[in-house]
Amino acid sequence: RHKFWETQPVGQFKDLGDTSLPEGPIEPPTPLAEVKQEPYNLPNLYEWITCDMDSEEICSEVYNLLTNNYVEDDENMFRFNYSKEFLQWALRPPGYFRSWHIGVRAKSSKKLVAFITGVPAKIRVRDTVVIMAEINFLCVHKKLRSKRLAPVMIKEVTRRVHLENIWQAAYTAGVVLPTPISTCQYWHRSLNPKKLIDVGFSRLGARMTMSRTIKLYKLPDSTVTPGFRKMELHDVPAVTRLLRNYLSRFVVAPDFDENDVEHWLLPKENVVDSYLVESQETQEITDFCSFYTLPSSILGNQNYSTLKAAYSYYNVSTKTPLLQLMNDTLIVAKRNDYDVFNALDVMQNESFLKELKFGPGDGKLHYYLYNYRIKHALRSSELGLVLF
Ligand code: MYA
Ligand code: JJ1
Repeated sequence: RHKFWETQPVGQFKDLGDTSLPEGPIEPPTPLAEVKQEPYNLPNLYEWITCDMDSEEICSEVYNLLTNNYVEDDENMFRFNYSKEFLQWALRPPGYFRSWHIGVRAKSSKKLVAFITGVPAKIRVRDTVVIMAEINFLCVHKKLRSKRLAPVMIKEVTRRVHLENIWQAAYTAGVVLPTPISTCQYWHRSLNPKKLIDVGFSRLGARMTMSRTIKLYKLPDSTVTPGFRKMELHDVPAVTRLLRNYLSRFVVAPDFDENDVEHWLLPKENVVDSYLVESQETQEITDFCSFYTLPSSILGNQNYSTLKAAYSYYNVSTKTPLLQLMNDTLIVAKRNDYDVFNALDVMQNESFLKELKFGPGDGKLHYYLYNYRIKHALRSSELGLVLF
């Protein structure tokens, strides 16, 4: 069934019921000297490149490959359109390795035809913090699909991760592979229902008119929580404490330090937005919410070419009810012209999705670990990790 994945150190379907298998690494590290020193072989017309994401030119090539060939929904109506600024942010966190930004070019035309990336991350699984690679942006040009290029890309990124003495990885995908540690549901909150309906992202409900629908999704112009403001650089220590304490309750979550929080959560225009609640009495930071910006191209619509989507990232409530905090988040997203606010049913998100008028999407997201076994699949609410 899975000719490639059957050969890899990942949970296998045949082992799903087997409780005798221990939790943790599936195979031990090998001595670094035994890691293959040369890249894997590509078909003769192609060559490996390391992509320098500092270079505007390389970044544009990657952007163009993904814009035209990356993830689509099941009816091919929308395609993720990560911005260049987003890609640079996602691929250059603290301690990143340039060698993990891997491209494949056609030797003759020099055209970029495939891509895969890793970035380092400390991920806690129960009580153990594991240094991992987060693998993302696997893409093969539409004209080169089904030629078994993806397994070569995955083996090459694995080799380069091993060369840094790292032996585990985390990744997500819309497809089922051996075997998910958890499966999440996408939920969507309409902010601009007329446009969403016009482009086929959503449908007019039964017994609903356009004007009733617009009224249903209306939001106030301003936020209601006193002390709600954008996160600033001086907030990094307080946000780190708040977030670390919150994430400690989930089975799988990132182990963020202050450098990570500065990189991943300090607002960056059109990439990541973070807001917090500062107590009017004590100046304490009591609550936090964030989202990242990931537009989708709208394929084949006369009137619109992009959908502006916000994706819920990390949210923490200690004083402000989560429902109110997220409603304020929707208000700022609406004010900033987002068409839709998306969220997964991870962490405590289930507690606000229905009440805040999110509806389930037709997409699921499966979470995976490489070379790390989990005894039973986790509930999505046990995940404290969001990948892009
Ligand atoms: S998820 C986003 C993936 N990208 C897209 O969906 C974009 C649009 N699609 C494409 O570009 C292609 O269809 C891709 C497959 C490139 C996805 N993850 O070359 P093939 C297996 C893992 O003939 P193609 C993301 O970026 C498939 O089951 N494996 O197929 C996270 C089959 O294997 P098997 C996948 O369609 C990526 C084999 O590939 C995926 O031309 C995490 C077929 O290869 C997928 N999304 O190309 C990667 N899709 O026969 C794993 C298909 O066994 C990282 N396949 O079923 C693992 C950790 C590595 C680091 C470890 C460090 C220690
Ligand atoms: O965005 C998604 N689905 C939308 C559009 C569906 C268009 C037809 N297929 C959707 N819309 C309904 C919204 C509606 C709003 C009012 C309330 C009720 C709901 O369902 C889906 C997620 O649901 N997205 C995708 O399918 C994109 C791919 C998802 C897999 C991502 C893999 C990521 C790889 C990361 O490394």
